[in-house]
Amino acid sequence: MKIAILGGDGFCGWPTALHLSNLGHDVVIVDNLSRRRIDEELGAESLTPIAPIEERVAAWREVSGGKSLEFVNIDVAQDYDRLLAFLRDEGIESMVHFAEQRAAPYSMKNSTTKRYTVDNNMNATNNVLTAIVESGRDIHLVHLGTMGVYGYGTAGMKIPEGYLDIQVTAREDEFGNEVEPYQVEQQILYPTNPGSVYHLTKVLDQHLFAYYAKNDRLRITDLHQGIVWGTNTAETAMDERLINRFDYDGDYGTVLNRFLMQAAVGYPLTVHGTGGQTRAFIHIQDTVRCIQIAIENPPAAGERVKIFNQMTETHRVRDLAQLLARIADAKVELVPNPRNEAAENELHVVNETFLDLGLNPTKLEEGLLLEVTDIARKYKDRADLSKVPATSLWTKHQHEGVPPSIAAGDSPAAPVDAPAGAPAAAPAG
Ligand code: NAD
Ligand code: USQ
Repeated sequence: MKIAILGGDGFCGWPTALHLSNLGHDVVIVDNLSRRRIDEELGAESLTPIAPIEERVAAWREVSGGKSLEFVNIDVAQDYDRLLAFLRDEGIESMVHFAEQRAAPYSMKNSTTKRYTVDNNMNATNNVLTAIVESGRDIHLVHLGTMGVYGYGTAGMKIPEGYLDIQVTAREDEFGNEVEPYQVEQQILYPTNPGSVYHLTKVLDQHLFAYYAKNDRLRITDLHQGIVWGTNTAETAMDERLINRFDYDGDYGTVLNRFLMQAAVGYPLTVHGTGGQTRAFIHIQDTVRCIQIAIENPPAAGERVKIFNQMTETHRVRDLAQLLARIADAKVELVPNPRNEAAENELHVVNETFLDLGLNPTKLEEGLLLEVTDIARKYKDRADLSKVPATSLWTKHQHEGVPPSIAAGDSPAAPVDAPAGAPAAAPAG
């Protein structure tokens, strides 16, 4: 199959491109290399030494014995005409869409990064959908969404895969006449509760997908993925020139990979607030396998968007820190939470679709120590410790110096001018 990987130079996209190429597909990476430019802007670098894209692609062809992989530089948010010509000329059959600004802290840094995140992500997704329609090709689109669209409050139930069954008791008919109460049943998109501008763009993506699936009968799968951890997959481990990206800085580093790097260099693990936040996780090897499964199981034209929860386990942040303290002899530090999020939450998630379709998850306890020794310790001399602290603040009040709460169970900071006794600002989750 001919598959385009939009954002194929990134942390999830690169190993996915190699995995699909290794399976015998014709893979084309489409990327504008914006993530490498943001590294320069932030003065941060991947802990692992990632090769330039041309070198990566050439190395894969050499190591794999000539398997099919190409790269084209297109900004999918800006270069609509080139994207459309590419879809038409290349005979693309499936497209995996990773090409978005994906860091919540970066999206909250300042008005420029908020606007960039919304402009880039919304234009990228809408351009992709419009170009599929205009190309006239029956391309299956697989998008990487996030578990964060559901929000991180405590749902009080298992979070379903995208859609919620609801029952409404109606006491009036359509014309407003009072009638005996009756039940109306519907399935709706699960109510959203994004915790950052970045997560908000993924909420908006969902509505674009629903509309184009309904109006243009596009075949779309939206994967609500949890936090990805780990570095290498079977393919990226084949040669050092193929190594995957490992972000550890305060903007792009995600919690578990940050903790792995911090444990390796002896930096106290930076637990935000009480560490009571529960999140969903998945190993990068399982990410690439899930995408393969999603490509092999497309919806039919006219079917609603298929939504799968792409995660394999849930953990509380402080439990992860304690686990690493035990196995890698790390110290743990509670630092003020720079985010506006619930201090504590429960999280239970339905993830049966991928398990039923054959996913065999990599468990955290199996891969964690290996990741510390084989990757984080191996490249620790490349670490710049000044880039570790998370400095992006979520609210104006935090920027004005109102200290964020770190005490157990406290809500985020109350407004500075709030009268004494006024309730604190509502948590995001
Ligand atoms: P990443 O930043 O490493 O990769 C994204 C890639 O997309 C980069 O190579 C970047 O240059 C490219 N890109 C961005 N905008 C583009 C544009 N306009 N045109 C062309 N290319 C563009 O991010 P990642 O961690 O690989 O995440 C990929 C996707 O998966 C994102 O959409 C993210 O929301 C989602 N996701 C990631 C995680 C995670 O933990 N990393 C978890 C859940 C969901
Ligand atoms: N956290 C810490 N210490 C740190 C870093 C983070 O305690 O040093 C906490 C955060 O406050 C938060 C939790 O860990 O409560 C998760 O933070 P994260 O940066 O690992 O994850 P998040 O911001 O949600 O974003 C990441 C990816 C994003 C993806 C999302 C999946 O960057 O692209 O969509 O994970 S999910 O979290 O399921 O929404």
